[in-house]
Amino acid sequence: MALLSFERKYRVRGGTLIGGDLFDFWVGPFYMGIFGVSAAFFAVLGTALIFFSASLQNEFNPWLITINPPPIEAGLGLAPMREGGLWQVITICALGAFISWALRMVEISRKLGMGYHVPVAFSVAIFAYATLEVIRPLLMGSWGYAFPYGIFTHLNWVSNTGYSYGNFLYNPAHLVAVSFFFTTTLALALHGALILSAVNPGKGEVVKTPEHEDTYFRDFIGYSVGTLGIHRVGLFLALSAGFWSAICIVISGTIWTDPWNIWWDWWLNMPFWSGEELVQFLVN
Ligand code: 07D
Ligand code: 07D
Ligand code: U10
Repeated sequence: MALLSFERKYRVRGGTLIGGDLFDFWVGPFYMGIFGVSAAFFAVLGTALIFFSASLQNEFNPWLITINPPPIEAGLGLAPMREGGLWQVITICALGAFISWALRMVEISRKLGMGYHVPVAFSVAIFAYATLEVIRPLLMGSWGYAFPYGIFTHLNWVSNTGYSYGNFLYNPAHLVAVSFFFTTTLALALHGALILSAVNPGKGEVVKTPEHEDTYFRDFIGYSVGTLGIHRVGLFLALSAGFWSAICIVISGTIWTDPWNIWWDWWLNMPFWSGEELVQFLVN
């Protein structure tokens, strides 16, 4: 069925989570829904507040605009607008927009009778964001530990936060997350390349089938995960990358406050070789 006639067929009312028929319609290609309205509301308000905050600071260079959280000394209370209060309202808008966006995905899944894999996937990104901006600051007792809304200043935050734990690359959850990110790109590159090689075999050649795709990897590495399986693998890898990222930052400053390289001392301290002489030998 052509896409345009398919759209006419499935674009019917129903499947909404709340509100019945309210906003149950499309604007051009976009499904609206109650959560489309709330997403637009929070996105427009949050963006306007970013511009308002920029104008208060007289800073209009997009690279340098920054909306900072309250200072660490201010703890977890509500802050005055110019001293982090705007950051607090913008954070509420961001969470409102992201959660609305995920719920709008849920409604679209329901209308189409599909699984909820896409909203579940986006929820992991929201979880990572909420970990940085809400969960970790709450656990550490101050909004001042959250990252600021600025293109360069958020990079400064990553660098400063990283160096406050020595070499952040020694954080065991960070290295798991990084490896998942790398593996995700490897898997997507292999998958994209395999599909294109099957459907673009060269001028005059017949397009190849999924059996060819399976056989390619059986010949190459002795095993094929299958044409559906690779999508499960891809989703698992990508969501694991986001999940372990959230873990790596939430443990920094809460359950672990030393430089991360010290964490690895558990290895040297293991009972069977932690005798003084062997430790001296390993350290020197
Ligand atoms: C390609 C989909 C499109 C999305 C885009 C982003 C805005 C921000 C806001 C001026 C893949 C749109 C950008 C709406 C404008 C203001 C106030 C997604 C695609 C194109 N970062 N980060 C970037 C965000 C964090 C880090 C770029 C957001 C954490 C590093 C862009 C968040 C940490 C580097 C950006 C967020 C961190 C970047 C490109 C939220 C750890 C870079 C992003 C809401 C995760 C890179 C100058 C991209 C860069 C970069 C946006 C959070 C680290 C500005 C919205 C605190 C090390 N980040 N970031 O392509 O060039 O994403 O920075 O959590 O090197 Mg960041
Ligand atoms: C948070 C984004 C959520 C986005 C949402 C959507 C809009 C709409 C609209 C386009 C999580 C936003 C949408 C705004 C836009 C339109 C229309 C994603 C989020 C909800 N690190 N490090 C990570 C590497 C170092 C440090 C994660 C590598 C240094 C700190 C990842 C290296 C030091 C933190 C990662 C490296 C350091 C991290 C980021 C290499 C600094 C974090 C990915 C090769 C000196 C952060 C949860 C992520 C984290 C994080 C990778 C180096 C510090 C695993 C590859 C040594 C402090 N680093 N890092 O989390 O875990 O995405 O955040 O050197 O906080 Mg690191
Ligand atoms: C995949 C796939 C697959 C495919 C695919 C894809 C994964 C099997 C079959 C998809 C992949 C791609 C297309 C590849 C490229 C994608 C990426 C690299 C990912 C990154 C994507 C982007 C950077 C694009 C991001 C663009 C977005 C999010 C669209 C922006 C849209 C808006 C701002 C409108 C949002 C709509 C809303 C909120 C709901 C409806 C609202 C309206 C229509 C607006 C009207 C609103 C009102 C009246 C309310 C009041 C608000 C007002 C007045 C102001 C509105 C302001 C707003 C900010 C909305 O696996 O194969 O192929 O294709």
